[in-house]
Amino acid sequence: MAIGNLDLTSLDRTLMTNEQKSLLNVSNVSQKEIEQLLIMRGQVQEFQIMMMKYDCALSEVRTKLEVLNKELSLKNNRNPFESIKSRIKTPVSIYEKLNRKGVPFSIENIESNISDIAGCRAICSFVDDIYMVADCLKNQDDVNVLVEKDYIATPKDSGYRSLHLIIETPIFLTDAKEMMKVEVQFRTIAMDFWASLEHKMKYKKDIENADLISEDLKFSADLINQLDRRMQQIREKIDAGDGRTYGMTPTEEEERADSETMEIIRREIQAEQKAMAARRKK
Ligand code: 0O2
Repeated sequence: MAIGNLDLTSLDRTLMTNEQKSLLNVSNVSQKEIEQLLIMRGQVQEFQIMMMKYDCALSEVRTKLEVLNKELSLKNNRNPFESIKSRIKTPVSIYEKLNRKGVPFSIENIESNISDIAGCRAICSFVDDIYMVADCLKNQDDVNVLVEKDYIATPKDSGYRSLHLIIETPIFLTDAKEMMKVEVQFRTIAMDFWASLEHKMKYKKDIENADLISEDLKFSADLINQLDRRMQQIREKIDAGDGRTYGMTPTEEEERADSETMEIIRREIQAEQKAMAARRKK
């Protein structure tokens, strides 16, 4: 039997009551201890069903993003997403998050206090793609936006930037429809690079010069922001220039050449239409 990625077959079911007590105070709890806690409470199946539902909701949202990516890449000739990642929060991570919030570990508390058990991360090349794709998702009939946190417009003190949506979307079970919460994070490649490094630092204990590194990270976050804006401006210029000398209005000579080309194409179309009409008469 498995809980998330836990293997219950390997479980030592002889449990100490003291251990159960200490679980509520220990922050670096092991997966095995969480399994034991659920077994003691007779909530293994309930927990598995909850995780299965979040997993299904995650698949639904991932598919939504993949559909948007496919359609927009055909329309705009470039993929809005560089990559889409998804993950289900591990039981240990769920436990630790509840612990940070000062809430005891229970299925009810998980459902009411944690919104990112199912998490999807869409990595975009450009900041404007983030807002465009997020709007597409928000406008879908079966998506309710519960919370929107724009850490791009208002970065966290650490320098963290991303757009977070907590959405609710239905999953259809054999005999019921259930609305499930999924957190969708939208970031640029550069923001993601920054967040991965900062995340490592956050969870690493006993780092020397942690304050200096935090300052450095904050400075780097500002540089990344400038770089993102600049890359977007360059792309806008390339798009506007249609691949020619970008950002410049065409010279008279270029305009004349364009209209001559158009005239040649128009004449060729007319000639082809006449030839088709003649073939049909025969
Ligand atoms: P993990 O390990 O990545 O899953 P709230 O309940 O709304 O008060 P919550 O859920 O922490 O608080 O909301 P928030 O601030 O929107 O953060 C949600 C997730 O965003 C975090 O999940 C991180 O993944 C990411 N995140 C938020 N702030 C930072 C930051 O300063 N640096 C980095 N690297 N990531 C951040 P978890 O569960 O905290 O962590």
